[in-house]
Amino acid sequence: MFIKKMKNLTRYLILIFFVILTNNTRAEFFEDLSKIIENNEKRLSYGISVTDFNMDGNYEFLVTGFGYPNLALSFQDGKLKNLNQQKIFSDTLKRTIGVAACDIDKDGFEEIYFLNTDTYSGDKKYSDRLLDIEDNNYFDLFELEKNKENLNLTAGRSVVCVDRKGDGEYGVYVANYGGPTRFYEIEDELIKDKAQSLNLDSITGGRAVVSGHILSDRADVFAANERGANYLYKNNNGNFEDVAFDYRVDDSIQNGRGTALSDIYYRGRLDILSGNWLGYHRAWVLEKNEFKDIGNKDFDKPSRIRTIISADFDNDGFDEVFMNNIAEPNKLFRIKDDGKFEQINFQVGLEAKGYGTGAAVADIDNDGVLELLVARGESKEQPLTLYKAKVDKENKYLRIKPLNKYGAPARGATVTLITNKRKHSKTIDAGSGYLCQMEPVAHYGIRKNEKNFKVEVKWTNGTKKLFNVSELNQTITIKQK
Ligand SMILES: [Ca+2]
Ligand SMILES: [Ca+2]
Ligand SMILES: [Ca+2]
Ligand SMILES: [Ca+2]
Repeated sequence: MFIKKMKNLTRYLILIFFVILTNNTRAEFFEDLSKIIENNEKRLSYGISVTDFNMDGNYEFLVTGFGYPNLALSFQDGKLKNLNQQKIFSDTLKRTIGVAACDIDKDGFEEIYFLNTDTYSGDKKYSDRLLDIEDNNYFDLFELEKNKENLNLTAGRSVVCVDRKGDGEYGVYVANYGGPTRFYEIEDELIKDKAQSLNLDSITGGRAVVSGHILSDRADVFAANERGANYLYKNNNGNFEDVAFDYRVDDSIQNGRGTALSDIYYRGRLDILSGNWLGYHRAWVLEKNEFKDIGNKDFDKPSRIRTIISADFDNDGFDEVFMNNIAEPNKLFRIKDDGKFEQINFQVGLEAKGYGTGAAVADIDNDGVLELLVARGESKEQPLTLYKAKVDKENKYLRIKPLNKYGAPARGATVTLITNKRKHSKTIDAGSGYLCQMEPVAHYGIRKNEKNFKVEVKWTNGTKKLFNVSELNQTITIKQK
């Protein structure tokens, strides 16, 4: 009797042991790296962009501050350090929320557009900044006397870069709130608002915006709006036509907040993710001539969403979707084949009490795994957070970095990885999420038993370049001829 009891007890203990073991080995998806951010004080942060702030060939995270300094965070000596020492960039008194960088004057260097907003809607006091550099000093193109008549004095949210002519001369689409959308380009050395002549000057509650190859062979624009229909601007020879209603992405009764381009079916085309504020999120894939929401009920479930990101965090060859919710737990899904969304349970990065606003990805430490920087703020001062997925050491990656003929990141170009397992398109991010812009690199994890690697780059003018890849675990820079 005693022996039998002991046997049962032993069995019981072994069982408990295995339960504890499996719980512990069911590893967290992310690792929290926030401690490497230097001077990470509580603040109100919004949009984040990734660009080369100091022209050294490495990217930095540019983080906006709302009544707090804008930051340029660089990875150095194992830390994320703020490189900026220039007042015009930090601009502490302004309230910056949106940011995007692109080369507007064809010199290979990306100018930085900071959207400032001191009111929620309509007229505002302080205009935006469009920063260029000369002898390592930043200056504001909008402060030049000749550009003063074209200032943006309307409240706004996101900005996106658009190479509408496909010639490497980027314009900036400014999603305003309660006043006309603006579209800035350089012409005769002046900053001009071309929104009206391009059919883009509608008035709405502009929130989130992306640009890339959505419908045409040029840069199209999708804008997710609040209290009004979304816009889907099809690029027709450098002019725009709103086809949101025809393609069923107008979503008129929803309030758009975050958006990203994603090849949801791994079929070699960019479809649209759109997160709605306390409304149904959308995973829109083009079928015939309409976009259909193929998100399951967990994915579509309403939340207090801000930035939405599609990226392969854990290098398994399947993209994840990160939903940055404000004052509500974040969410993470893996997009499996055939458009199946698999929800990932996680604690690290959940931020149940985090006031998430913007977020961006970049391989900031150059180890072949993406880092995720999350901005928090809006109604509560909070520090930044930084995460990296815990990656299986066997997993390989491939990173493709297309530069246009001026040597600038080819934002809005599309990279497609073609293998025996998938045809997977990614956009070179021109602006996405909400208020944000990701690194201008197509980052791919590699699947199990995947082979025959080819990459196609579709440039912003629609021409394509196809090449074979024989070696993985590298970043390939490809230049437009
Ligand atoms: Ca740099
Ligand atoms: Ca430039
Ligand atoms: Ca993945
Ligand atoms: Ca990394």
